[in-house]
Amino acid sequence: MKVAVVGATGLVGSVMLKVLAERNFPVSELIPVASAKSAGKQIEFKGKKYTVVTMDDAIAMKPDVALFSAGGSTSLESAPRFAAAGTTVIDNSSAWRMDPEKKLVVPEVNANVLTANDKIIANPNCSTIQMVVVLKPLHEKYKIKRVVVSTYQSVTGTGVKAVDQMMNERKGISGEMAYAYPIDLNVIPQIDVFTANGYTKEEMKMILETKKIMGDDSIRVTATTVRIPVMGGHSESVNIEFENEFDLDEVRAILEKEEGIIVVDDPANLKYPMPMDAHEKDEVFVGRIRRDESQDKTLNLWIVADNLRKGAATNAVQIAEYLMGKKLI
Ligand code: 11C
Repeated sequence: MKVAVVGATGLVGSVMLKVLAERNFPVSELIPVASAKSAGKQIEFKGKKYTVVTMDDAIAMKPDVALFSAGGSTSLESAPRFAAAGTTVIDNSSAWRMDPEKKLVVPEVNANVLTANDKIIANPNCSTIQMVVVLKPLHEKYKIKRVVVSTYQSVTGTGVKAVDQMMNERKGISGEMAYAYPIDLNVIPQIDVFTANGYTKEEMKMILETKKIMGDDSIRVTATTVRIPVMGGHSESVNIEFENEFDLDEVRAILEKEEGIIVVDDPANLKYPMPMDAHEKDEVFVGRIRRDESQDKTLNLWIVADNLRKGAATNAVQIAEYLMGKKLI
């Protein structure tokens, strides 16, 4: 496969390169792409150096697949140009996610919706991905009525500038601010901008994307998304109300046999998922599985995943793997 990575010098782009290499994705030719400012730079992939090229050069090279992580406006402008050249684009921005003509895919949940005609495929938001991986098998078994989620999100979700802000604050150095407030020794109950209903865009992404990926508009979702001074992964406290009664041991068994999920749930030995353990892992970790004793047919659990991996790069590469396996590219 001729593979372009658009935004190759960014945080997610560099993880995409790492994941492609680790998973041995069959890359016959790698085309790293970035803005004109970064064109000409060198990046390394599997021990070989590659020169970063511009968007125009990359489109002319007609890659089979382009993994995009270059922001919404770049994607809106350039993804259709790749698609017109015959390239299948897997886009990590929010640009195409809620477009009714575009598929929004988490392979474990809804890869079956993909066809060879899908030339621009949307990769969901990181906090949505890790949640739906867990919701899907439980929805199939018990039918979900309502989800209440609160997130504890890593600064890496914002990008390098936010990581630098946190590290500078930790060292007492004043520098550029990614957030309106200090993040170290603080918690910011705002991710992305506010929308007219008082929710943030991140919260609305979790609500709307979940329904689309799960293919079920009847699932009610409410979210509060929060930035915390952590790297390594996003954590989520999730309360799920089902239509049907469940058995806790059966819930654990269902999650344990799911590919891509690791259950870490042993309170007696203080075992539960944490971002420091999920860091650089491709799986979604679940623990603190227990009944909500305040309400019937309701479950509490705790979900953690590396937001740059399963929440972004790994999910995109898995979509490409699925397309390749089904000969859709
Ligand atoms: C964050 N979830 O943690 C965001 C980053 O729509 O892909 C990813 C934004 C997106 O800040």
